Amino acid sequence: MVKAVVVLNSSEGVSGTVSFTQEGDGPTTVTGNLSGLKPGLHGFHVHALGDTTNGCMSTGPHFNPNGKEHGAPEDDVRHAGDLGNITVGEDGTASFTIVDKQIPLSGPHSIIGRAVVVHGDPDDLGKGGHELSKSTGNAGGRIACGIIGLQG
Ligand SMILES: [Cu+2]
Ligand SMILES: [Zn+2]
Repeated sequence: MVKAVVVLNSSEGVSGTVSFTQEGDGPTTVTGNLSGLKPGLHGFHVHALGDTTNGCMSTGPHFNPNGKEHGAPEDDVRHAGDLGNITVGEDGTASFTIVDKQIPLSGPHSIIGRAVVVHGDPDDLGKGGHELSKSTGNAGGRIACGIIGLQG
């Protein structure tokens, strides 16, 4: 079992942690508990770079080792980092579990050392018809992020 964790940082009052576990070559389970968010859907992605020197802006684009277009987690055509949306309740908190096969914790496409980013707006999952739909899902600003590190 490989485990990883991210502590999210935000200049906009969002906080929380996201944990990852993977057994062998199986899917990765992502568990998050966040607070300080506006109610509704928020785009949730793994971005390519573990660089927060310029805040969440320096984490680069969505992690995309296969050179595909942006999509929904269940689509064949998607970035590996496309984890869709998280749902925030009226109290500003979100607790969620995501199981995904494209975000391994080891090997050439490992997400260790990359970034988790939470966006201000919903991810349209590539289907919104906006000029940004096929690259970012038009999910708006990057309101919280952190670097994924191995956990003992
Ligand atoms: Cu993103
Ligand atoms: Zn994407």
